[in-house]
Amino acid sequence: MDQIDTKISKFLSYVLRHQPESIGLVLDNEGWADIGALIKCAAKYGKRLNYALIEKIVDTNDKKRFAISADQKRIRAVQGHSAQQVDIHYQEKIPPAILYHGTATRFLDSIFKQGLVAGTRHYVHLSADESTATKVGQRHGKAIILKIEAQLMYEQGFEFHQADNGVWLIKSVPFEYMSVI
Ligand code: HQG
Repeated sequence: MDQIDTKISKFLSYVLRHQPESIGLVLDNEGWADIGALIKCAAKYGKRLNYALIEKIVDTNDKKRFAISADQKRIRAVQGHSAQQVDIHYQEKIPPAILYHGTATRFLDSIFKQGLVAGTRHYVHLSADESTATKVGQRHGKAIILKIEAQLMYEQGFEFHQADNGVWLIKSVPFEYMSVI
């Protein structure tokens, strides 16, 4: 992705995950926005989009953050939402034995007191591999990786989901299921 595509991707993340109302856009409860409406709303705020550009961003996005509906008319972010009107119905999925969460060292005290909590987003995000978790953690400061006993949690009744881009989602992780790597 070039710099302009990255800017547009960030704009799409912002309006499709967090603040659709900032441009007068409406998302349904599965997170979908009409692409025509998105183009019109963005134009009012000085962002020039068109269908081909949006399609290119969706196809080339490094983390496959967005999806276009089968009828090609709608777009959504596949995970990472904080917008209250969105409540995507993710299928429950059996997790691998171990999953990872990348965070920053400065959050550790609080995490070991409260467990992992979703904060402003709807879910805690977990990764299938340590290198992805490291990148996620580095966004917040000095990265540290937590190993999550996913299979044990699943066996004890916790629900896991996986977004279309592979990110694992769970509502919370109590501290007894995690250890620092
Ligand atoms: C931390 C990016 C204190 C948590 C990434 C994290 C990901 C606590 C931060 C996706 C805590 C929330 C999500 C507690 C959790 N006390 N801190 N009890 N529980 N935290 O950005 O997981 O590029 O909302 O460890 O790649 O960092 O945007 O979540 O550090 O997939 O597509 O609170 O965002 O993807 O931060 O990242 P975030 P995240 P995109």
